[in-house]
Amino acid sequence: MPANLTPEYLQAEARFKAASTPAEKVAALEEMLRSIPKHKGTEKMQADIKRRLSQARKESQKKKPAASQKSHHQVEREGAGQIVLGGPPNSGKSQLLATLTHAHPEIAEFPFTTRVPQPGMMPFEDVQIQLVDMPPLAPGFVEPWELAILKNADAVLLIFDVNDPELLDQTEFTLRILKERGVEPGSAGKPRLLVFGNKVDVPGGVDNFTIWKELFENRFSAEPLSAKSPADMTALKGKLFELLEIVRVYTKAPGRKVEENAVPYVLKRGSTVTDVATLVHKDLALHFKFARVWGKTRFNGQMVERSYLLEDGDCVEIHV
Ligand SMILES: Nc1nc2c(ncn2[C@@H]2O[C@H](COP(=O)(O)OP(=O)(O)OP(=O)(O)O)[C@@H](O)[C@H]2O)c(=O)[nH]1
Ligand SMILES: [Mg+2]
Repeated sequence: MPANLTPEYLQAEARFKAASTPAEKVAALEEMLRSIPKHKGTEKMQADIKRRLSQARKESQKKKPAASQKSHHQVEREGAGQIVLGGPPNSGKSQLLATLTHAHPEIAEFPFTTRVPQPGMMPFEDVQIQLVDMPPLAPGFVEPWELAILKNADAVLLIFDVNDPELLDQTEFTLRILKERGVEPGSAGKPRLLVFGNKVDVPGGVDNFTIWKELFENRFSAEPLSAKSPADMTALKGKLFELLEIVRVYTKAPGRKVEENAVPYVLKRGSTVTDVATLVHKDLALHFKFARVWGKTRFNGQMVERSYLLEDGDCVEIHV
């Protein structure tokens, strides 16, 4: 941060951070823009303030949504699971969505690019996982609907830019607002949370990641990432599948083979043969006598009980 910021500027910035309405944000940002010293060293900050100001002005002109419009930003679940991308501005969330799915979000060098949630489908082997890109989490800019989307997800991927000078504040802020909604790293239940330090390909990035990881190691376990590394992207897909804690199960008719390109049933880890029978048909679940299972690692057509716990890749033949 430049050393010559005036007390007027710092006061205005404090007012901005404390602002709770768009009108208060506009007033504080206008004051920040007026009082920031105008020279080369603050050009980026000035551009950032202008961008925030234009967004805050738009927000202050918007009418409050009627109750019936409140769900406007909900994202309908599709595929084997929904993973929402969260994190501070400019950390690479949209880049990840673009790399892992066929979606075309806007990606830019400056912060506050993404304004609305954007879903995309990530193919992983024979299932599709839904990823949802989100507007950034930043003080003064977090809308209740954003937190609702994060809270409802099956899993949340937190993406930080390890080279951002604000990284420590960003990390504290993100953890705090998520915790207020009961979303915490390491806590049981949904949504599960995974934390990545992105842009480790930038010179100095690996060192920055290591320091950050150590600083927060008592609170979460972060992993390094580069959205520009194809190897990291391949590994990430597998981690995202694991994060969902699901199993893929194939069914087949007695005496037949599994159809080629069969679409698996997707169930929560811990589901039983009875659960997959229910998905095929609820009457089948009530009346089937036994099942045979062919597994990836064990079982080769053995009879199993109704309470048999399914494993990823199991092929099940249900006998009535
Ligand atoms: N070097 C490098 N640049 C990256 C990486 N990931 C993203 N970027 C760049 O970082 C900038 C910001 O990326 P975005 O994906 O737009 O960031 P975002 O998190 O969606 O930003 P907001 O929408 O403002 O929240 C872009 O210029 C990207 O090309 C990475 O792993 N390495
Ligand atoms: Mg974005």
